[in-house]
Parts: sequence; structure tokens; C-alpha cells
Amino acid sequence: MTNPFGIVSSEAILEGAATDAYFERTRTTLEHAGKNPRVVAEVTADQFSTGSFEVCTGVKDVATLFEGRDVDVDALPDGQLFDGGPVLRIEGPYLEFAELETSLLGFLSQPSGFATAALEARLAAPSATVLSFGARHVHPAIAATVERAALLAGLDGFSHVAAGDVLGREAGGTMPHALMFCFGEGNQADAWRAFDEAVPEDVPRIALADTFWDEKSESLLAAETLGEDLDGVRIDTTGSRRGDFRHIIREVRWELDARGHEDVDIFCSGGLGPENIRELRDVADGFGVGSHITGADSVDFSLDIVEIAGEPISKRGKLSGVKQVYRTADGGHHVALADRDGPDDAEPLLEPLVRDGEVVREFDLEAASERCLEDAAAVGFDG
Ligand code: PCP
Repeated sequence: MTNPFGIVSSEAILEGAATDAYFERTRTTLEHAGKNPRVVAEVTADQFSTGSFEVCTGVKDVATLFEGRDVDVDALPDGQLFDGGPVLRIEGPYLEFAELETSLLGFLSQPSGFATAALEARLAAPSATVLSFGARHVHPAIAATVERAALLAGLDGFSHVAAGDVLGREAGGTMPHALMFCFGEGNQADAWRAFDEAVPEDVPRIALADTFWDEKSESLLAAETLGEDLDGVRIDTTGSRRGDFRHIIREVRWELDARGHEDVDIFCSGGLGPENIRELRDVADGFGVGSHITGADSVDFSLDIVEIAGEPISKRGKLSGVKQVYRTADGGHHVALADRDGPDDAEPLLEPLVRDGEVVREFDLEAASERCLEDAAAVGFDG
């Protein structure tokens, strides 16, 4: 079996076969009519600013997609926030990229949605450890996309092993409930002890402490069992049993402290979003966040031709003309025609990505993450 999971291949994406059929019809028609106008097209979510920022990412994949094509592409830097106006601009003969639109939008839309949601989680608890746990909610083919978006937004780590191979980072994680079940109720201490004996020293000793008994009992048992070796407990109380989760966490903290286990951290997971994280951030040390990130809406990008043969053009409701977007000194996002002066002291954000088919930008995830967090502070992003 050459493609057992029916995954669209990288080759299909690069050659433009990962497209909507109407683009193939468009090529057939334009070639038949002998037309291939020089156009400028822009990728935009909202035409004007809305007061709500989102994170732009996926730019590196877009650069790869356009490599070797007879086009110039400008784009926001990876990790930059935006609020209206284009995030990317393509200039060239239309048939150089007609079929690429589908993949191009997909490369930007879903990762930007993941990164925006991850940034919300990150900023909900700036000084806590926040980890990405959601790879299980997406098709495994895009696990690295999720984990990359999480790191871009400043999360401290992620769980997916193969994504780690793709990203050149190591996945983290300790134990699922399955491990606790394999030892059975009443034998939690054996499970944690075996884990401590078996796994490499650099793996943190975080005991899952909600499986059979209440969180306080299991946390204290874990602390007694592993003593100084225990780094933390993870509390993943099921929603139906949660009651007042903040109270549960405070109670566990209190009881651990009362027995001299002040150094044992408390990690929380299970359906947490920014609101829950804000409620818990002063009582918990870390959070695992999954569905908030993986369930994020894709950013609703579309690609529109804005100039054809040098003349501005647009469909009704869209804005014609080649545009530039600016980060203003007060942290605003300004959209303007590219051939006019931008606002004073404003930084133009669309920068060269591809020139004559050559990728002219380097990508570094750490630098992009720094940019994302700095820009979030500059624009006052609070989710
Ligand atoms: C955690 C939690 C969610 C996972 C992580 C993703 O799983 O219960 O199912 O977080 P999310 O709810 O924010 O999407 P574990 O406790 O490891 O689950 P299991 O019961 O499989 O051990």
C-alpha cells in the first residue's frame, strides 16, 4: 500500500494538484482563450481593521509552495499579529499560481487559527508552564502544524513525538490514565515507583493524581511514595467530577504544603481554555491545553486579485489596489494603498518572501516566537 491513510502528498501540493477543481477549469479556459494576465493578488481575512488581532503563521510553507514559480511574494513575518488588510501579496502571471490558491490558503488559515488560540492560552498565564496536549484531536498528518503553532505562540512544550522529529524538538509528557489502570486501583504507588525507576532521569516526575481516589489522597500518596524525586502532580479531574476545580487545586496545594511538599508543582489539564487558566493561574504551576488550540476556528483568509494589468480591480465588497499594512507607534494596525505614504513612525509589515521564484527569507521558529510575543504586547493582545 503506497498511501494507506489517504494523505494528500507533498508532491501533489507542490505541483498544484491539491486544488479545487474550478481552478483547473480556469486554467483550461484561460489557455484556450490565450489569456494569462499579470496580476497582483492579496490574501486577506478582514478588509478593514476590526479591533481584534490574530497571529499570522504558515508563511514558511507558502514560501516553499512558491519556490521556483515565476512570481514575487511579499508577506508578514511569521508570527506577526494582524487586524485587517493583506497578510500576503503575490505578483506575477495568474497561471503561475492559479491552482496554488487552495493549498496556500490552507497553509495560512488553520495554523494561524491554532497559533491565535495558543497565544490566548499563553497570555492567560504568562508565568506558568503551558504545554500543548491537543495533537490527539487532529489528523496525525498535521500534528507538527499544531505543535509548531503552539511553540510559535510561546508555549513551553508539546506532547507529540513525531511532531518533535519534524520540528527538531523533543516532545514532553509523563503518564496517561492507561498506565494507572495497568497497575490497578490501590496500586498507584507501584505505578509511580515503576515510572520513576524506568524512565530516563531527565523526564520530570509528574504523577497523574486523579485516577481512582480523590486528588488530595492521590497527590499525598505520590509525594509520600517518591519523596524528593517527585516534581509535580497532574490533576485532570473529569468535568463531571470537577465541582469547584480551583478549590480542588487549592486544597491539594494546602495539603501538600502542610506535609512539607512545597516543592511539588501542580499541573492541570482537561478541557482548559484561557478563562479557566486565568482562574487557576495563581494556584497552579502549569497547564496542558489541547482542544482550545486544536478546536480553534481557521482564520477565514481568502485570496483576491486586486490589480490586473496594472489597473486596480476588486469584486464588490472587497478593496481594490495593492496595499501595505503598518504597525503604528501606538500598537495599531493600519491598512493603506502601497503607493501612498504610510502613517508617521509606522513600520510596513509586508516584506519580500519570494523574488523571481527564489525564497529570500530565512525562517527561525525561536525568532518568530519572540516576534509573536513582542507584537502581542505591542498591540495589547489579550485574546
Ligand atoms: C489530557 C486531557 C485531555 C487531553 C490531555 C488534551 O489527557 O484529559 O483529554 O487536553 P484537552 O482536554 O484540553 O483537549 P490525559 O489525562 O493524558 O488523558 P487520558 O485519560 O487519555 O490519560
